[in-house]
Amino acid sequence: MTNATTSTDSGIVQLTISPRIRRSPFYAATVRDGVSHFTVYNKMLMPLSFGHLSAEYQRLMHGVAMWDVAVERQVEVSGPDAHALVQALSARDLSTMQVGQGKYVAMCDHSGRLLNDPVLLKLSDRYWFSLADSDMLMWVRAVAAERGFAVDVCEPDVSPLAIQGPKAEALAVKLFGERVRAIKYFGCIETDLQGIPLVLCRSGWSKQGGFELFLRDGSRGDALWEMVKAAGQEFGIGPGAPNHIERVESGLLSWGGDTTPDTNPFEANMAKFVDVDCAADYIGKAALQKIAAQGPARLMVGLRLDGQAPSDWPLIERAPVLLDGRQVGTMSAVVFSPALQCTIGIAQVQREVVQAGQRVQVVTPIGLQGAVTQALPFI
Ligand code: THG
Repeated sequence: MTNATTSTDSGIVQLTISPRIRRSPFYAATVRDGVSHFTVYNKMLMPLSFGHLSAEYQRLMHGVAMWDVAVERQVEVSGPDAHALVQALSARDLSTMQVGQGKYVAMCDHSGRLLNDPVLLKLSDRYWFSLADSDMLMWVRAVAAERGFAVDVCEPDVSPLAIQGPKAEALAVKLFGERVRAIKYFGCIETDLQGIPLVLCRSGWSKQGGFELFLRDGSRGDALWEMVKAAGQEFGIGPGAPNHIERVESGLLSWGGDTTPDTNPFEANMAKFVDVDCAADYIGKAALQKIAAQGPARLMVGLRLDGQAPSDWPLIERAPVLLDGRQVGTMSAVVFSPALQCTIGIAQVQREVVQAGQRVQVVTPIGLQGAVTQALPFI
């Protein structure tokens, strides 16, 4: 870790907790295990690091890490019109979605702007939008009421704990038995661990494989954390957090990090998750059809920088991307990649600049740097 000071220049400040900023059911456990940095996500404290960024990355790439991702809040939809509401809110054909399946969906407004990019889970009697960092409870309730749907919409007491990395499956087998091997990507089952009610899903915000244990009783957070930690000892488990380096290498979208309030899913490289020709008339469909026909104004690309990463921590502000001295985009994330042994970033650039191999310049906090565009993901 560099620059672990209280200077605002490094993006590290002290934060005062109050009832507006919610704590996770795993909060006490993460404090015991030495959490060093939090961010705020869905108005809740989210661990970012336990003080050893490099070790946390290595554990994710080669072992197994456990992450408090309770901030991935659920909006739950149940009742007779649950499917109709969930489909109206999702820019993806859900007509064949089965109980026990999950799907990555774009939730858009009427102009096709990306409001959130959740994982949608279909349980036996309800749906969960497992959310990124925006206030979707208000949107879902508003649409339900405006359309007169017979549904219940709430934020349930559900808090995901992720296990991620190549040894996560062995740990899941130890905890839940051989049946977990049959769970497909984004597949989920309703189960329990010694009486602690859970949904187990093959998911997580990394490309290293793993599961998320959706805790359905916040009073059992400490017990679940300790149980997973104890079972994981033989695999070298340790605490971590959604990893900034790995997510850039893997090109995973950070809503609000890589997007602005005006970004549409095509600009966020979500085209393959958007069904513009499906029968369902979801919110934003007409606008998305138009954008699909014209092509989006911007695209998200990778950058390979000539120089160093400005810091190990997320950028405080997006960095301007220049072509011939003219701004053609912004860079929203930059890291030194241990896997590629160079500095890489994620940028949103005007479509005409997107050809792979285009040389640009980036105004980084440590000076102007040359960079080359390439398609995402890097790895
Ligand atoms: N798990 C759960 N909830 C979440 C996240 C999660 N909510 C917030 C955030 N993450 C939602 N955003 C994403 C972004 C990317 C992916 C998942 C959630 C993801 N994408 C892969 C990709 O783009 O390559 C795979 C998508 C696919 O093939 O369908 O995994 O992580 N519970």
